[in-house]
Amino acid sequence: MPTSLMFFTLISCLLALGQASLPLVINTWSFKNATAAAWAVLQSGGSVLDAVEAGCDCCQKEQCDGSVGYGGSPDESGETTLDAMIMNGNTMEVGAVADLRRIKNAIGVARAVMERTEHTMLVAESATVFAENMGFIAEDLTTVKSLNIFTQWLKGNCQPNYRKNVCPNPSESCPPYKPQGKLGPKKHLPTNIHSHDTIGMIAFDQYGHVAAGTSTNGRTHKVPGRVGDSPIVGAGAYADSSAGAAAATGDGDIMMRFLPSYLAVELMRAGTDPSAACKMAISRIKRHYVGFFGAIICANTTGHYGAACNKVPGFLQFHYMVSNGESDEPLLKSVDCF
Ligand code: SD4
Repeated sequence: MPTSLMFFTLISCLLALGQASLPLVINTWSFKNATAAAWAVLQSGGSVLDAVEAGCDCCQKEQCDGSVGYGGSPDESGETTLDAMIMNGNTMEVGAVADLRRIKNAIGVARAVMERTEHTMLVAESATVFAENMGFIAEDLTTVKSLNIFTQWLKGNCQPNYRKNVCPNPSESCPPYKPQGKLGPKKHLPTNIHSHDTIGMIAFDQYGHVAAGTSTNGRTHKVPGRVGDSPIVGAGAYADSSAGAAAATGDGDIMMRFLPSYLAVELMRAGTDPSAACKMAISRIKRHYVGFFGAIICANTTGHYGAACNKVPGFLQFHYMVSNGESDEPLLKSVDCF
């Protein structure tokens, strides 16, 4: 084969595989500014941890889709609480915060947990005290918008809510509730797919070092104290520089039962390509919860990436963002749910 033809064939193969190259930033949903923020950090010589922190913080500040940062997803008492985590795929160190109150920069506090304690996760009021000691400012996370969501919910007899097997009947009345004698059939509140867009981010540098992180305000009208999948290692995200990384989004109450990010990374370690690994992680959940709302992004150490999502009414395609130098701007990618 002439050299020019061989070259052409090689380029065509690379294109067919979807332009794998490092460095790489990939994140859930169409949060373009977050991708750009993380990419800019990598381009200016920052670490993958710096990139993930900057990307997630960008969303926290922009209140991406109302699902990240302050002023979103008020719980049953009207308060916004935050979950976040960050993982270093070189050292397998993790920092996480859950049910964090009155501090805007949840991913920053998660990183402080990782770097300034020997622990992995801090929660609730004690996490707030830790954050204040580390120099983060405590402030009310309520906004006009979150107050309005809460007020409307109260006016509508606290519907929907996440309670079951309690009295008074939670599908008609507001808290407080008491346990009801008998347990009823399994129910699961359908997720509002329009107010449910956690940021999950993966960043690789040119050497294949990877970090992953998440930040969210969880689910609207959640029971106070509820923690989702996002700050849980292996559920919301997972990173291992010897295999790859993954990050999930969607109905965390269900997804965290299956550690989808861990599963996807282990599949990639065994040689499964990222798209197939993502699909298998979603399939595992689907076996038990056909109608769950969720998606996952996956990337391996060679810079190949993919995503998968569970097809439910109103959620047929999942969008995610990629920067890997292929273009000046972050690229919007999509995958058909199955
Ligand atoms: C949670 N998984 O707290 C988060 C929410 C989310 O897309 O991902 N929304 O359940």
